[in-house]
Amino acid sequence: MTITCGFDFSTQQVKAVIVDNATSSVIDEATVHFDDDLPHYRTVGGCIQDGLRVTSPTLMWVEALDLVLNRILRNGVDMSKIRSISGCGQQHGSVYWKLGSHKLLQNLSPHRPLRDQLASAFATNDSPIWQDSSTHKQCEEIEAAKGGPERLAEITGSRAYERFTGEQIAKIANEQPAVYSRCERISLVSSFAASILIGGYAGIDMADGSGMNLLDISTRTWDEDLLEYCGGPEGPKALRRRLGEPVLSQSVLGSISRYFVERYGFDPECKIVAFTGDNPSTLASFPTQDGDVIVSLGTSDTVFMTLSKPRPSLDGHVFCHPLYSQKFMAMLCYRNGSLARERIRDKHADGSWDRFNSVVEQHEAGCGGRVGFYYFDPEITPRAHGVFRFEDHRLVPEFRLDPSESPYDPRAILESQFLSMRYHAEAIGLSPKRIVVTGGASGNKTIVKVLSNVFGVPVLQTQQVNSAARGGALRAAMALDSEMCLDERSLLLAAVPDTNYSNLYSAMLDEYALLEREVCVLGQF
Ligand code: ADP
Ligand code: XUL
Repeated sequence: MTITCGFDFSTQQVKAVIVDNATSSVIDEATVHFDDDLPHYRTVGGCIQDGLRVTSPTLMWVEALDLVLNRILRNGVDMSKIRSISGCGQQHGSVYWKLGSHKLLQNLSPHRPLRDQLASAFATNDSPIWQDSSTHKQCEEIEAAKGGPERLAEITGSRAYERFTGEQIAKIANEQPAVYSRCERISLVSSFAASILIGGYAGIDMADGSGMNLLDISTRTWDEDLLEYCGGPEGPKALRRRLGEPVLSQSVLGSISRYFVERYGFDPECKIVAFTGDNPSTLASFPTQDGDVIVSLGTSDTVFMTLSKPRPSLDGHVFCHPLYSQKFMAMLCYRNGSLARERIRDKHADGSWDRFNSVVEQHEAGCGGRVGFYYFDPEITPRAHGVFRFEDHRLVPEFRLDPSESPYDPRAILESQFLSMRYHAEAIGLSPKRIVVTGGASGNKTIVKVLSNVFGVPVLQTQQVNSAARGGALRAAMALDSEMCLDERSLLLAAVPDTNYSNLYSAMLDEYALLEREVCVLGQF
């Protein structure tokens, strides 16, 4: 039996899965939840928020890697049987390695934990992550530097977004020149994790590299004008050196570092395959067909599918594909995903998903003309901040309720989240024939039913959880064995649409779009 290992360095946790290559199924797994397992970093939801600035302690991710491996070992996994490893990270987050850290990585002692040895390896201890929206100024400047938002989208697959790594680097290069000048190398969360495993700097893979506003997605090289803008006073050459050259997502980077061989019993021949972003990795975990759209309901909600030709627009993103060097993936991203649903659950259902579901089920589809927008944090799609409720097109502070009625917010948040996905997906040319749903909220039958009705298509699911980490393990296997492919039978029907409800949601789309435009004005930030 050959096995591979996949990691997911996500927003709230690090997950590791062990996959049996013959069946592509997960045979062991472990998780380290940042807030609960590593409370000394004082994160909430895996990060630290200070106004629009959102970061995670880089060292927390380092410590989590040792801890998750210890848990896998304790489960009795024979690490020497693992042939290859890959994985993914939350997209856009960046790590700033300090001068001299390459040497540190090459000489890690197996006798001391990573946390102790890498404590002084970073030029800044705080990694900006995808929830950051503090770089509006840089967004305006970078679009101007590349000849406007359309041109930037044509080249890099996306117009400027606050969370994209180029904007984050530009901010540090200009506003914290001391941090930037003592930085030897910049990694994404994905390539940072791979760097520790190989004991040296790992290249940024092209799929995750597409989330930086720096990569030309057609030539798959860094764009010189964008390096010039993002590199600040030190210029483009210095930034190119810090980024290294981008690598194909399916590249074998090398063998695992001695640290892991001696501390955990890995085979010294175990190969490390380039890590990628969590969304590309999820895409790689499913045997999708033409017309399949994946909806991931995790900390963020995302919607994506494979494309043969890039069609960049001002809405959404186009990334290089994580498996096929000639293909692309299109994606939408929502910041107010699970955490916003949790807030509504806590307010109206005492923190219970069962109670939340029964409140949702008590109302008819469409909430009788009520539409709510719940952007507790500054939203990405669309760019707006605040909570806005409309009754028969009129803005109201709260939905009016008869004394016998249960609250509308639980159903209203699901409907507006999914109407937004449908509306923006259509705007970038994604019209699904089927949806494959994944992520923490995908086990919730009520949520999945509303999703199916809003899109008017069947929703499929796999029994395998942790699809981003599993995608890492599968990519690790496929990089060594190009014959390996995914089995369509692993997808099971989870919901079919009710035509009456789907027709009603189709009829609501225009109205939804009008209200969303109004909310973008009301909720400017
Ligand atoms: P990550 O983005 O960190 O990988 P996950 O995909 O594991 O996160 O999703 C975590 C989220 O899943 C939690 O924030 C939680 O709100 C949500 N979740 C878990 N179980 C349910 C459920 N039964 N119904 C709705 N949401 C759920
Ligand atoms: C994608 C995005 C998020 C993160 C965290 O563009 O910002 O989905 O990858 O999951």
